[in-house]
Amino acid sequence: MQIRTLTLSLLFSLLAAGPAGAHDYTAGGIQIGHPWARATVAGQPSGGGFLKLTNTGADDKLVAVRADISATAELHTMQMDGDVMRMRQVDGIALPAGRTVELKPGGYHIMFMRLKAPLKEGSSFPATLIFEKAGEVKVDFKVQAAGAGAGGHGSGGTHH
Ligand SMILES: [Cu+2]
Repeated sequence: MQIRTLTLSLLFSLLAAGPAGAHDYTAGGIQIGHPWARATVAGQPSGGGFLKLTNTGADDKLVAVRADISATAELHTMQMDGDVMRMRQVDGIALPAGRTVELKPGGYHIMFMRLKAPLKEGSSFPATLIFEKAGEVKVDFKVQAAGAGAGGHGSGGTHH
């Protein structure tokens, strides 16, 4: 009897842990791939967050992000202003049905504003993504090296 109980509780803890190494989430018809954030240095006021959103359902929209790691989190896009790349806050990121939208350096991203502590490479932190239709889902952002995933614009991008 005792052995049986032990086996069951082991099984439950294994199930609760989920598949090892997987770092994907779903919210309704939205598949969320590998949320990550760029490591920051001491004194850096904000940090970028990135992930891949595949919408297998009806048209939806990422409308907000909540996180304890920073005072606020905003949705940003990058735009040319003359010949300078600048960030601009957007109300939401459209997720058309059947499409994949990637938040990545140089494009749409989440900006964790007024960080309470630097984002350390190798650590992770929880955040909640809020979709217009699919609702809320809690995910973990993995912090990766500052240069990770740098696309075209390099270290460019004037920050507010
Ligand atoms: Cu930004």
